[in-house]
Amino acid sequence: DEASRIDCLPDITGDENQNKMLCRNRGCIWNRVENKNSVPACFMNDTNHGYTFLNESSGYHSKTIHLQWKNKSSIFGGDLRKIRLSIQELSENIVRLKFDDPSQNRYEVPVPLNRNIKSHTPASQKYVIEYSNSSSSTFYIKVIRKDTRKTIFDTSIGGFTFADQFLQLSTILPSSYVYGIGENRHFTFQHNLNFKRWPMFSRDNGVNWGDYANLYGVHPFYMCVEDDDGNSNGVLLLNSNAMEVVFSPRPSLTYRTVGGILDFYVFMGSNPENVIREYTGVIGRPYLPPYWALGFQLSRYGYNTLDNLKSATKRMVDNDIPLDVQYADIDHMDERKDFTIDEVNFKNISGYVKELQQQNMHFIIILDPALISNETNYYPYENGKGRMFIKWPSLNNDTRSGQDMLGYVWPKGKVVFPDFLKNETREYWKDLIVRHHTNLSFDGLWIDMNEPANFGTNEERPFNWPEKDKPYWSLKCPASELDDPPYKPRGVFGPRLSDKTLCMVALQNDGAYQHYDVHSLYGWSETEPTLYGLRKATEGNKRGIVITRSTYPSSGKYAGHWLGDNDSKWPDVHDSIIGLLEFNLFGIPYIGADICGFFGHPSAELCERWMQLGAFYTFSRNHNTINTKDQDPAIFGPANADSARRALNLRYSLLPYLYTLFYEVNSNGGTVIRSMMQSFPKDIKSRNIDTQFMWGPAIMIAPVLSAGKIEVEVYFPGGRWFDFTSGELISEGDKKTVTVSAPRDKIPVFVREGYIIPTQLHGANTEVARKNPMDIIIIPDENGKAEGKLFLDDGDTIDTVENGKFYLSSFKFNGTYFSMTITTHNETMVDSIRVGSMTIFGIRREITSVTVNNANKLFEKLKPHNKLYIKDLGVTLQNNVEVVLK
Ligand code: MIG
Repeated sequence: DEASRIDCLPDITGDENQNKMLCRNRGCIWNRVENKNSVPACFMNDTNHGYTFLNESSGYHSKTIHLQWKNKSSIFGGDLRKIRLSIQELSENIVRLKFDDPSQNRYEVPVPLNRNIKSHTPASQKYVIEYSNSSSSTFYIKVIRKDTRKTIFDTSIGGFTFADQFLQLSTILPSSYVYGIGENRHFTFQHNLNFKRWPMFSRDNGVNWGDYANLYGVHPFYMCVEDDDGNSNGVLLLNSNAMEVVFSPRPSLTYRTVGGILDFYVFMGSNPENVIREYTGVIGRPYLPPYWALGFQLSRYGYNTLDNLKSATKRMVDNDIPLDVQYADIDHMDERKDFTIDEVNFKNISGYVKELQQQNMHFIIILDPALISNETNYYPYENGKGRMFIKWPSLNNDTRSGQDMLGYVWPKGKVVFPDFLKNETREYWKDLIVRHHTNLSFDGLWIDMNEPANFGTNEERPFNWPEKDKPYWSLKCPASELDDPPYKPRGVFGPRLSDKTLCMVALQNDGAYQHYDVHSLYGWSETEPTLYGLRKATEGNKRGIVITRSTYPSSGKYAGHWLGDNDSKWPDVHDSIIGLLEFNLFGIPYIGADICGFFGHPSAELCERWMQLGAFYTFSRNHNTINTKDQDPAIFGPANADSARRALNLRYSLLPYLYTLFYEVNSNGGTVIRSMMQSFPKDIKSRNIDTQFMWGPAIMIAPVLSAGKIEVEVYFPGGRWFDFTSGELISEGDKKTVTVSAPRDKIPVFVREGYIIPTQLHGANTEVARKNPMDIIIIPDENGKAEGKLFLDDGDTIDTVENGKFYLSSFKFNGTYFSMTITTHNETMVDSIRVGSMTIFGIRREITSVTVNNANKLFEKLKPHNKLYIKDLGVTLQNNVEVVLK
C-alpha cells in the first residue's frame, strides 16, 4: 500500500543502485513507483524494526513496560538494547506515553509543565490503552477513544527506532483533518498529507527563504479532528532536539528526532476547543496582555533618526488613525549594542518617549540577546563575563576551552550569548533591563534573534558584512557528532546543525546541558526573565508586554509572537492567517505578522488590504526592514489613510469583546483567533477553510487576499449571519457560500447569531477608547436568544485576575427581555463607563415600547435592515441593567 509507506532513506537522494543496497542493509523494502517521486522507494519493514514486550508493572494511574530490541535491522546503528515505556493517565482526557532508557538518564526538556496526575476513576477515563504483550511480534501501543472506539494514537506502523541520535516513531492518524506543527510557513491550514516533511529546529530564517524550512520557534504539537461529530485530539511530543515530522496519506505521521526521549502527551476533547483547553492546562494558559497592547502599533527597522520616527508617529496622529504603540528597532542603539542609545541620531529619544506616554501612547524597544564583548567598559559584558554566558566545553589543544563562546551578530565585534538556562542569569538580565529603563522608559520589550542567531557560523572566510572594511572571523565549530549527527533533519539549511547559530557542543547551565539539546529552548528561556526584568523596571506593578521571535510550548504564558520576516507580497497576506490560527493552537494567541510585509515595498493596494486584515491580528503591528520605503498607512495618501482608519476604528470598537476573549483563554484556555473548523467542528466543509477566520465564537473576518478584487466568496455555516457594520442579513438557514462585496475601503466582517457583543466608541488610542460609551450589540438567533460577556480591569497592572481585581458581567437576551448581570465588581473604574446604546440586529416584529430599568426609552427601527436602536440607555456599567421590549 503506497499510502502507508514510511521512508527508510530519509537521508539519501542519490544513485539508485547505492540506495537499493543501503535500503536492504537497513532491513527495508525497495520498490520504486514510477512517476511518483513523493512516494518513498525504500520503506520500513515493520517486522524488522522495533522492540518486543519484556515485562510490565503497574502503579497509581500508571504502568511501566520494558521493551527489548528485536536486533534484526537498524537504520543508523546504535539502537538501544532495552527501552522503557511509562504510561501515565494524567486525567480522564490526558495520557502521557514516555519512552526512555531504563539504564541511564537521557536529556529531558526542562520546561516546567503542569503534569500532576488528577485523581479520576477508570470509568470516567475517555480512553483505553492497548498494546502488544507478545515477546515475538513488534511492540505497538494504541490510545483508543472509549465511546467511539476510534483509535487516535497508534504506533503499529513503521517499526520503531530508538538510538542515541536517531529516534523514529510513526503513528496512524484517525483522519486526515490534521493541523498544527511548527514553526514553518504552511501553505494550507489543514495539512497536505502527501508525504510532506516539516522540520523543527529554531532558526533565523525569512519565511520565504526556501519551502519547507524550519523557522524561529518549535511546536511539535498537532491537532486532529477524528470524526464527523468533531471529536478531536491533540498530541504533543515534548522533545527539543532537531527533528522533523513527515505525513503520509495513510494517514500517518512519522517523527524523527536526533536526541532526548520520546515523551508524548495525548489530549482528548469532544471538540477542537476543548483540546486546546486541555493542552494549555499542561503547558500554561496564555498571557493576558495589557489593554493598550491590543491597540495598533507602528514600527520599522531603519527610521535611522529620531526625526524620521517622529514623523511616522505624527502622520498617524495627523490622519486620525488610531495608534497605541510606537517602536524603536536596533538602529536606535549605539552601533546596535543592547542597552545603549545612539546619542547622535536618536538624541532625546528618552524625552520623546515620555511625551508619547503623556499622550497615552506606549513605547516598545527591541532587545537582542547577544552582547558585545570586545569593548571597554561595556557594563552588560563586564558584569557577566565568565559567568552568565554560554560556554565552550573543554576541547583538546584549543584555547577556547571553558571560555565564553563568541559569535557575531549585529554589534561591530564579537558577542557573547547570555545563558538563560542558568538561574543567576535571570537576575543579571533583570538588572540590565532595570538600569536601562532609568534612561529610556519603555513599556514593553521585543526580543529578536533568540533562535539564537549567529552570522556566518563555520564560514571559513572573513565575515565582512555589514562593515566591509572591518572583517570579523565567524564562529568555527569543531568536528563533533553533535554538529554532524548521523541524520540531520531535512530543511535545516547549511551543512551542519550549527549553521547560523552556536556550536552544538556549547555548554549551558554550568555544563548541565549541551546546546545540541536545548538550542530550540533559547528563545523560551529568555522570555520569562525578560518579562520579569520589564516588570521590575516599570515600578514592579505594570503588566507589560514581551514579543518574542523564538517560541516553544509554554512561551504563551509570558509573551506574544510575530511571524517573522515575511515579504510584501499577496501570498504572505494569506499565509499569515494560517500562522495566526496555528499559534492560537500553540497557546500563543497574541500573534500577528508584519503588516504590509517586512522585505520589499508593498503597492498601495496591497498595504491597504493588509492593513485591513492586520486590524484583526491580535498583535496588530505594521513593520518593515531597513532601506525600504516607509509603509505606514498614511504615507500612501488619503485613500489608504481613510481605509486604515475605518478598519482600525472597527477594531477599536471591538476591543471590549477582544479583551474579554483574552480573559477567557487566560482563565480557561482555548483560542482567541480560531478557524472555521474549530468554530463548526461538525461542519465538514469548514475544515479546510483558511481564507476566513473567527474572533472568538461571534465574529467572522473574510479579508480580500489578492490584487484587483472587490468581492469575496465567503462560506457561511448554518444560521443567521449579519454584516457587522450595516446589520444586513447575509445568510440564514442552511450553510451557503455567498459572494459579498468588498470595495477597496472595506473589510468584510460578519456577526453570528446567538451572541451579544460589547462594543465601545473607538478613539485615538485605547486609553481614550476604553472610557467611551458602549454600544451593546445583540444578534438574536432564530428563537430570539443571545448571550455574551464583558470583562474589564484597569488594563495595566499585574495579576488582576489572580487577585480578583476586575469587573465581569454577563448578558442575556430572549427576544423580549435583556439583562446585564454583574458577577464580579472589584474595579470601580468601570462605574463611569456609560452603556450608551443598544443595537439589536434582525428584529422582524413590531416593537411598541422599550423600557430600561422600568423607564420608557426612545428607540428607532433602522431601515432597511431591521435594526432596533435604543439611542440612550442612560445607565453605566455600575449596576445591573434590564431592558424590556414590547
Ligand atoms: O536580521 O532588528 O525579525 O523584525 O526588524 C534582522 C532588525 C534582525 C529581524 C527581525 C525584524 C527586525 C530586524 N531583525
